[in-house]
Amino acid sequence: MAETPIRLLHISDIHLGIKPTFFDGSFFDFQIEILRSLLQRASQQGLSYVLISGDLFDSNRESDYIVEKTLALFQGFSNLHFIIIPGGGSEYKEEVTGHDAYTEDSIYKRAIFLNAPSNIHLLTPENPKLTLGDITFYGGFFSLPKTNKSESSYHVAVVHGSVGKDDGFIKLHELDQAFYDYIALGHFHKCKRVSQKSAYAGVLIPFEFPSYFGELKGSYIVVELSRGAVRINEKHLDNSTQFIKRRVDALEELKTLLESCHERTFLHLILPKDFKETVNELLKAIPQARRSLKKIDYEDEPSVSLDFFDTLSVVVENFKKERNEEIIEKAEEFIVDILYRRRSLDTINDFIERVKDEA
Ligand SMILES: [Mn+2]
Repeated sequence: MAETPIRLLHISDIHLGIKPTFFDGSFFDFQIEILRSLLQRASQQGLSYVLISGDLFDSNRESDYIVEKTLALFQGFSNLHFIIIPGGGSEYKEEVTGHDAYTEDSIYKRAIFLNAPSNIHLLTPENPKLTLGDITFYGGFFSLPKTNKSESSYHVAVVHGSVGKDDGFIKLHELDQAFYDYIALGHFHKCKRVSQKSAYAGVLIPFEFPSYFGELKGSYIVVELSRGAVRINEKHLDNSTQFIKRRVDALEELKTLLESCHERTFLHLILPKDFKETVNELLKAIPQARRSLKKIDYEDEPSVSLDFFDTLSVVVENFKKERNEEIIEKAEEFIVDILYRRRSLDTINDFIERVKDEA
């Protein structure tokens, strides 16, 4: 008989307590509602574990009210175990001061956390390991966990930090070689599978525009563990915030985009200068888009004066050497943006063929 896989919910970088200036009303109340609806679904679907890989709170200065409401929410889901790590630790000194790091004045050292409900489990540099049923959980703080392997059936690491080639970064080969069945990563604000058995959950409730051109949607991961196999299912939330940063130079496209906005959509647009008048007209016709449109940059006609392929080759060469996931991601977005400016499908196809040949 086939065994039923163990399913875990992996969420990260929720930044409870952050106050984005553009949001009308309490962003914290909104965060709690999004969390509640996701946990309700997880609970109904029979999941038992929720992994939170750092930056649960935006800072160590969040009020007791915020901590109490969060813990009460978690406590209400008594059939779920919450495995939480701070967004930092004692391994990588330069980064331990960020957000809800495990510092002297850490939010996780408050009395309320020391007496937390029994379904809430905190992994810290002092207590980095915990076994629940068949699974041992290991906390990693800007590095892979340092503890020994336990005698469990399953091993799950929960880690906050960047994957890259430089000192202080988690190396890709370390992820591949580690004994864990799954490595739940946090810190990078985009849902991304890093290896066969490790992934960033991204940000559950986006609160800022991405640095690249594209769309940032709320994301999470459902992990399925069975003997000798792990399945990573990347998911997006429909009721969460959505941040879109896009260059638009066709009016029809702009109209469609504005019409598709809902109250949780936020737009940063880069438009041709001569769109100014039209944008005002469009906003009169589509008033609901007014709330979404947070920023417009007007620019002159894009020009590509350097030899296109020479420029692109340099970018590709540099980015092939790069092993920092975050930089690779940005380089990819950059290349897509250049290609988009050229707007020729043949150019894009030629480029893809060239990269394939060289790989
Ligand atoms: Mn974060």
